Amino acid sequence: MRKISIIGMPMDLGQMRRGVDMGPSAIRYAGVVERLQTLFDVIDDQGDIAIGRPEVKIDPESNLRNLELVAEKSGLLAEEVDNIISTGAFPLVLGGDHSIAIGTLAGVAKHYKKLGVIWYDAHGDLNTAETSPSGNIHGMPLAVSIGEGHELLTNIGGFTPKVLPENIVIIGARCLDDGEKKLIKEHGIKVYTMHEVDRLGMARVMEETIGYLKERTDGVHLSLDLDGLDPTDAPGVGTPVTGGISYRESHLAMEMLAESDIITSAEFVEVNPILDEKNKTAIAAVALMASLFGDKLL
Ligand code: B3U
Ligand code: MN
Ligand code: MN
Repeated sequence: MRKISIIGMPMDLGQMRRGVDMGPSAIRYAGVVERLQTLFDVIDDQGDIAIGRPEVKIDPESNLRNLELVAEKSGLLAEEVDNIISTGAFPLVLGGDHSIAIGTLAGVAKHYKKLGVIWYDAHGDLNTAETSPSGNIHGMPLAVSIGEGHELLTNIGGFTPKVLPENIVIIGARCLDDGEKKLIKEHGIKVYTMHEVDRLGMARVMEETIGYLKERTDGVHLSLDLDGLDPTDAPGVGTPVTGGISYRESHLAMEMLAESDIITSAEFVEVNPILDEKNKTAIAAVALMASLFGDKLL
């Protein structure tokens, strides 16, 4: 029996633009439950993790924005995701800014010895307090997951790292900070920047990604930042970067993942309805989810 549990993480503490806390609502409004209903035997929307309206605080020592709150709320999400997997359901997390991946991965990683991660994003999200140009934790979750960063974040769930650098594939990168480039080279992280997407085509990028992860992992998490898409297709994001992956290429990528059957958990993040055009970005997110879960054109 195919079961999916949806959990909303309305957290905007990992960056400065308000509105991304409304991402889960926008995605529900775009019809996520109705759209996925035909693709699963059981669909369970568990609602949102309570974030409240905490006061914004910058940690004086590390300069990280909302460090303690992000750590605390990530711990809650990690527990929920852990529970969902224990019930045999597929966990689908709705963001929220990308800092939520810290919690998602902490929950997922408990269940896989050789977890793989596909990071679909314009950015690397591989900054640490030392390399970050902004102090925004949404630019750090992938670094945190490989054990690089503040220990309040890396130790969520009581273990680190959550994923090995060689089990990560980044797709769609076109805005990498110097410190991130250094980390990618040091750890040999596999990256398909927009250069490779253009040069090889999305079909080949996905064939290679699937082949690479299939032979070395026992589960693969898809972390899809809507800013991986081109801003014309996904305008409702906090940090749009031109020259991104198209709506159509993204559908192909999701369809190929569905065919491969390697994805064991997923999150869709950075949908900001305040910056969006008639909920276009949330609607795109839901359409991509349908493709990821096996909806076919014919
Ligand atoms: N790399 C920059 C910008 C950024 C990262 N993630 C997003 N923006 N969405 C930073 O602040 O770390
Ligand atoms: Mn991101
Ligand atoms: Mn991004």
